Amino acid sequence: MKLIARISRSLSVALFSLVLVVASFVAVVSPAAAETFTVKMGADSGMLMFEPANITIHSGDTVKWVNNKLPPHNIIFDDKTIPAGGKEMADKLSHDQLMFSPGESYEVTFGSDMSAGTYTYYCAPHRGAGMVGKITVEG
Ligand SMILES: [Cu+2]
Repeated sequence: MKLIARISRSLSVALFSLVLVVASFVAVVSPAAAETFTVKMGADSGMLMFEPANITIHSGDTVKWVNNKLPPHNIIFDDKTIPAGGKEMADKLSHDQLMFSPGESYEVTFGSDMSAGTYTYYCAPHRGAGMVGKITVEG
């Protein structure tokens, strides 16, 4: 009986340890829920800017640009201001067609195929006025 008790105790300790190991693994591996970040094109105040101009997101999150004030606007990434992928990736991220209608939107998901780092973009008609934005993607 003693032997059985000892075996069952060590078995339950082993089982408990296993559960702990598996649980911590799941906690580390499972990614946080993906989020969508909205960036207004043209601030509520009427300034020619992206609002917010700087955001920090995680891999898997989506950025949604919404036409707000003083259109037309567009979204241009260029190969020198993204961490990787060159012109092909810059073109994939950009929305070079001008958006005229209020509420018109465009979204991009920064998937696992895209490098962490800083992505800078601008609105072509209003770049000179300072309509530039920055997305920092954390891995
Ligand atoms: Cu603009």
